[in-house]
Amino acid sequence: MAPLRVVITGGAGQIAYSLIPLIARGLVFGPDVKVHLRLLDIPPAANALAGVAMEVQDSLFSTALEGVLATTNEVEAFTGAQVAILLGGFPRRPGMERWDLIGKNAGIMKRMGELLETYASPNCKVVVVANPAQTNCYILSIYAPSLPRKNITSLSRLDHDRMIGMLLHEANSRLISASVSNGSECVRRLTAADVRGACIWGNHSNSQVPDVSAVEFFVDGRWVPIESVIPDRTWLGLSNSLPGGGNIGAGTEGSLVEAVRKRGAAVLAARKLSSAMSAANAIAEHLSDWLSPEKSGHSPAVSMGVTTDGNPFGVSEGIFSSLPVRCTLGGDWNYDEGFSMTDDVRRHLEASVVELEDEKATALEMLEK
Ligand code: NAX
Repeated sequence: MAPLRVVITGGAGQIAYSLIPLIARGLVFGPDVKVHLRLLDIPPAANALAGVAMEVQDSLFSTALEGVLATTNEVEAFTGAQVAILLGGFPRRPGMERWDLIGKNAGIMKRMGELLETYASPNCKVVVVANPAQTNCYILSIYAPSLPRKNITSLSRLDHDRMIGMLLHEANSRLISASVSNGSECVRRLTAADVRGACIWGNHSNSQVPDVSAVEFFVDGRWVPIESVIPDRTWLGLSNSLPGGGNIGAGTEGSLVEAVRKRGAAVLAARKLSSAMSAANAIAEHLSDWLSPEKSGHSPAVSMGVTTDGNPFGVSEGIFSSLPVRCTLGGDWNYDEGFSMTDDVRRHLEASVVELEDEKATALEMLEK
C-alpha cells in the first residue's frame, strides 16, 4: 500500500520535534501504516529544518517511516497530503495585541486553506494546533471550501488531558491515603482508562470550560461518580447548593478549572518554553483516536475542536469549538449526544462562544485589509 502522506507545518518548531518520533514509531497512525512525512517550515527556519531531517535519519526509525521530505516549498509539502498537522504560526511577540496575532495567523491559515484546496487529497484530515486554533479552523474552512468541514479539527485534547491528569493525581492521592488509614494492603492506581465523562467546551483560551459534572472513575470493578472519590466540591467547581448542577467554569482561585486554564502559563513560567512534549502527545492521541485503525471506533468520548454546524448541544453554528465527540471507524467522528450540559456550563460556554465569534469577526476583518 502507498504510504500515508502526512504534512507537518512548523516542522522545525518545538512541538514537531517531540511529535515526529511518535509518528515515526507507529504510535499515531498504527504500527502497520507506513508514513511519508513532509516537514514544512519558512525559509528563515531552513537550517533548523535541515537539522531535524538529519536527526530523523540518525534515529533509524525503520518501522512506520517510509521517508521524509524537509522543505520550505509549500506546494511540494502539501501535494497529495492525506493528513495535515498545522503547527506553523506566528508567535506572540512582546507588546503585540491578541488581535494583531489573530490577524497574522489568519493570513497564514488563508494560505494553508488555499494549499489544502488545490494540492492536498480531497479527503485530507486536518488538525490545527497553531493558535488561535479554533478560529484558524474557521479560516481554513473558508479557503478550502471543497474539504468536508468534518475533516477540519483543532487540538483541545491537551486541555482535556491536563484535566484528566489533575483528576488522576487528586484521585490517586485520596485512594492511597484512604487505603493507608484502612490498613489495606495496596490500592490499584487509576489511569486514564479509568476516567470517563470529562469534557472541555469552548475556546482554547482562558474562557474554556473544563467540565467534570459527568465524570466517573472505575474503582473496584465498577464506575462510580467523581464525588465518591473526590468529595471536594469546591475544588471540582461544583456548587454546594446545586446538587447535580453546579458552578463549573467559575474558575475560582485554587480550583481545578483555574488550574486547567492556567496550565499552559504555568509550564511556560517553569520551563521558559511553552508546552511541547505534552502537546505532541495530545496531538498523537487526537489523531490516533480519530484515524488509526486500532483505536478509532473504540475510544471513549474525547474533546475535539470541531465545526458547530448541526451540533446537538445548542452551541451557535458557524464557528469551531471544543465539544465532546466520539470517533468512529474509518476516520469519522460524531458529536457525543450522551453529554448533557448543566445550566452553569451552558452559561460559561456562552462567554467562550462570544469570544470565538469575536475572533472570527476580527480574523475576517484583518483578511479584508
Ligand atoms: P515554535 O515557535 O517552536 O514553532 C513554530 C514553527 O512554525 C517555527 O519553526 C516557525 O518557523 C514555523 N512557521 C511559522 N510560520 C509558518 C508558515 N507560514 N508555514 C510553515 N511554518 C511556519 O512553536 P511550537 O511550540 O511548536 O507551537 C506551535 C503552535 O502550537 C503555536 O502556535 C502555539 O501557540 C500552538 N499551541 C497550541 C496548543 C493547543 O492546545 N491548541 C498547545 C500547544 C501550543 O502552544
